[in-house]
Amino acid sequence: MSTIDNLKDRTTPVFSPDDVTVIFVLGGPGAGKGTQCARLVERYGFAHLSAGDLLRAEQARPDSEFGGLIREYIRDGRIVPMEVTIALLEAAMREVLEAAAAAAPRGIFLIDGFPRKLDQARKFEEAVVPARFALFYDCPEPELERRLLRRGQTSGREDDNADSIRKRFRTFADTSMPVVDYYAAQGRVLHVDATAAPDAVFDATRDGLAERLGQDALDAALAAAAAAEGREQARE
Ligand code: UP5
Ligand code: MG
Repeated sequence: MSTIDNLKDRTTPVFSPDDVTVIFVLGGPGAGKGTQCARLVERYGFAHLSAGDLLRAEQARPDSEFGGLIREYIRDGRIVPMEVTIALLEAAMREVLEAAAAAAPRGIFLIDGFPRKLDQARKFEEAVVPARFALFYDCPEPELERRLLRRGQTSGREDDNADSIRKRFRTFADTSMPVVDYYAAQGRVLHVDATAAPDAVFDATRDGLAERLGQDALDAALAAAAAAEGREQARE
């Protein structure tokens, strides 16, 4: 993988919002971004790209030139330079769009855990594609900490330990929350209380998406996902 060399100079988006709908999925560490995205993928067939997962996969790739750098940043709860993350996201979007070109030319993408910093938000929208809105999972720190420490018993994630968690919280409050505020000031945030159980959070997400995307669009995604599932089963 290489970074996008011309990212700084690129001022035109590579994708059109007519072809792709991007929803940024934001929230503190452990807010349930991954959990809810998995459910949305299952129900509506959206494409889910977790920036953290893409970075961890790149870190694990044996000949990656960024492996060491990514490990260090993630362990310290710091934000990896955006050239790396945006290149990974753009490549993953391309892959999804090429694979789905025949079946579903208009993709809905959940971009999970990105942007975490204002300059990333601006750059992604300028150089990749403007997002429709940000879905923000709101949850207080003590609950986030409980979830992450519990998950840390089995996750194997190098940042699920008390020290890294504290650093991740600080980065979120200082650097990532301003991104949520930036979108909120533009009326582009779907705010969801993420303290309840996953089922209740999912219901609130579904209702909010119906409002933002339109019930018809959501119904169409549901029908398309059910049809794809049917085709899949017929093949088995
Ligand atoms: N859980 C989930 N929902 C629950 C609920 N409603 N009630 C009770 N429990 C619930 O959930 C976390 C845990 O909580 C799980 O055990 C789950 O079962 C339970 P999860 O869905 O995984 O939450 P999520 O918000 O996805 O938490 P995650 O830890 O993935 O969030 P982070 O934002 O910290 O992690 P991410 O992978 O996005 O980023 C990691 C690091 O990568 C960052 O710190 C940063 O260093 C780096 N990074 C960048 O540099 N740039 C980027 O753009 C992205 C990441
Ligand atoms: Mg996650």
